Amino acid sequence: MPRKIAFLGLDNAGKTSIITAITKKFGFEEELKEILPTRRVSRDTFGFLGIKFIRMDFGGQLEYRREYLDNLGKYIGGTDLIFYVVDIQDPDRYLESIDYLEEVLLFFKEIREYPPVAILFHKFDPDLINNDYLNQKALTLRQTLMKFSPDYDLFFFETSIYDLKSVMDAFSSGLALLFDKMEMITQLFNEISKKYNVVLISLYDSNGFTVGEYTRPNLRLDEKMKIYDRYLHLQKRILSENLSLYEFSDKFREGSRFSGVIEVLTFGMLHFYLLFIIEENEENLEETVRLLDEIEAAKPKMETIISQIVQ
Ligand SMILES: Nc1nc2c(ncn2[C@@H]2O[C@H](COP(=O)(O)OP(=O)(O)O)[C@@H](O)[C@H]2O)c(=O)[nH]1
Ligand SMILES: [Mg+2]
Repeated sequence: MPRKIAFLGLDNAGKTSIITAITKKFGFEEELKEILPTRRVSRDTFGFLGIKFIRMDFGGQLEYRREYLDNLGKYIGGTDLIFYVVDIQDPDRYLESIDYLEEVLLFFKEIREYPPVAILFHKFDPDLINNDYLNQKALTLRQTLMKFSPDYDLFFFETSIYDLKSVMDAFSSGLALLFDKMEMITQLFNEISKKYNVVLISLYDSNGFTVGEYTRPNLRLDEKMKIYDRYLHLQKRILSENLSLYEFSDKFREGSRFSGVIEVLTFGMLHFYLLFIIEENEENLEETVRLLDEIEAAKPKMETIISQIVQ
């Protein structure tokens, strides 16, 4: 049975853009300019950890809403996960958005369904992350939305299509809610990170969705974006050249260098990509070699965990 994911929110919140960014990952900026308001619902499918997912994008125009929900009940019933998208840059419509979410959840309550709700504070663009006004607005909005928490599990994210990683992380975290044991991977990464000067350890599936991740606590947004961008391009290359291991070296904006390794893990038809990023230490290259050995040593454990998660 495929799982169902619904993207809901007011018109212009950015739902279709998010789905396009997640799906395309490269060169989607041009396409985004051509996105038309979604009429009713559009659907597509993808696979994650061996499970088939149906992703539904519900147009948010006012003329539908309640009646629309009733009519679309046949689509929306049995939804396993809701992504509710709010345009954080449009405080004038927060109330309208809260009301719509209320209607949505009322609808689900009537059909006695309680899927987890991932709320995306979207259009939180990189240049707005430290904007006091917007952060204050977001905090208040979050407090207001907590009124739905007695009935529904709510998860909050800040996303922007100008930070693809933020969108992918939010989407992956949502998916992770539907799988037991997935946090075991992150736990394993946390353990490994304690011993070394690790910048980032991630396991991605072939869509670039995160299966597990450790990031150094003080990792800056631009560093994170840089790593992820580099990774996506390399993943593409690994695929086209059919490689199983790739080592690289690069530097952050302010000049410090990092080394990276991508290793491909295969489970039947599924491919996973293990990414390690460490600070480059020219005085102590031994340390780098030791870390790479450790990664190799941790592989069997990782493979055991993955094989338990994959269906
Ligand atoms: N600044 C900014 N604009 C965005 C972002 N995501 C989408 N948009 C813009 O918001 C508008 C509405 O997007 P669309 O995906 O059609 O919204 P939908 O009605 O919810 O499907 C478009 O002009 C997008 O380019 C974002 O993260 N930041
Ligand atoms: Mg749309």
